[in-house]
Amino acid sequence: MPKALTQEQVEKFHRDGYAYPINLLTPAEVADYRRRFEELEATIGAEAQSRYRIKAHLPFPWLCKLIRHPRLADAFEDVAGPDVIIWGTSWFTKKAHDIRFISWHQDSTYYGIDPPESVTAWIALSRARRDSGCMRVIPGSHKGAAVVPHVETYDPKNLLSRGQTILNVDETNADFMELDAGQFSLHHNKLFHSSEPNASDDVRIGFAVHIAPAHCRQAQFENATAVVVRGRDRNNYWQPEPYPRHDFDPDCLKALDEAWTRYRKGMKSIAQNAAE
Ligand SMILES: O=C(O)CCC(=O)C(=O)O
Repeated sequence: MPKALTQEQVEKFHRDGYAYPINLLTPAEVADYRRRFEELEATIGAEAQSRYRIKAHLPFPWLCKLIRHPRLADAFEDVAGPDVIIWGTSWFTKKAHDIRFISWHQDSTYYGIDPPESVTAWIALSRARRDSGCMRVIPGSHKGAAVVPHVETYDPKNLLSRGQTILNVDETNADFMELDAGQFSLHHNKLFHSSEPNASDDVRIGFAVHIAPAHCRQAQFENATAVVVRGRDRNNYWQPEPYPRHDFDPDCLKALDEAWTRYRKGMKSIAQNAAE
C-alpha cells in the first residue's frame, strides 16, 4: 500500500509523469514558512530565487527541516523506491500581478542526473491556481528522450536563468496542477512543464525539492553533494552537506556558492551537447 499517494496517484505518476495534490503542511505550518520566506526577502532586499539557487535550503535550518519532512520521502518511495536522496532545491516565486512566466522545458536536459530519474516535489507555500500561474504539464511527455532540444532565449520575463524553451509544444492536453497552500505535486524530470504569469492578487510561492533514487549519480561534475533522507547511498555517489547552525551560516553560504558554480558549469556543457 502506498505511504503518501493514493494508488491512483501512483499509477498516474507512472503513466503521465506527475501526481497531485498531496497534503504536506498544516495551515499553521504554511503560515510559519511563509512568514520566514517574507522575512528572508525583507532581510536580503531581493528575491530569494535570485540569490539562493539549486540548493536554496543550504543556509537555512527551517528549509533543511522542510526537506526532511517524512511525507516527501514517503511520496518519493511510493513512486521510485527506498533509497532517497535530495540533491537540490529551488524557489519559484511570482509576485502578485507578475508578468513573468516559465517556458516549456524539461529538467533532465539540464540536471545531469544519471539515470534521469530525478523527481521534483513542488511545495505550494501559497495558493497555486490557474490565475496565479500554477504549473502546467504535458501528460506522458516523460516517456520520450531525456535530452530534448531547447532554445535559450534569455528573455528577462522568463524565470528560467537561460530562458530555456522547448519550441512548438502541443498544449492540447496540458494539465494545470492546481494546489492549495501546504500541498505539493510530484513531476518526473523528463516531463515537459511550464507556467504562466500570476494574474492574481497574491504572491505565488513554490519551493521545489529535487529528489532522486540513490542509485543515480551526478554525471556532469565531481563532488556532488546531497542529503540522504531515507535508506542508504550504497554506491557512495554523494558527499554530505553541512547543516546550518543558524540562518546565513557562512560555512553553508560557501558550500552553496561552490555548489552553484559546479552546477552552472555542468549545465553549460549539457546545453552545448544538446545543441550539437
Ligand atoms: O514554478 C514553476 O512554475 C515551474 C517550476 C519548475 O520548473 C520546476 O519545479 O521544475
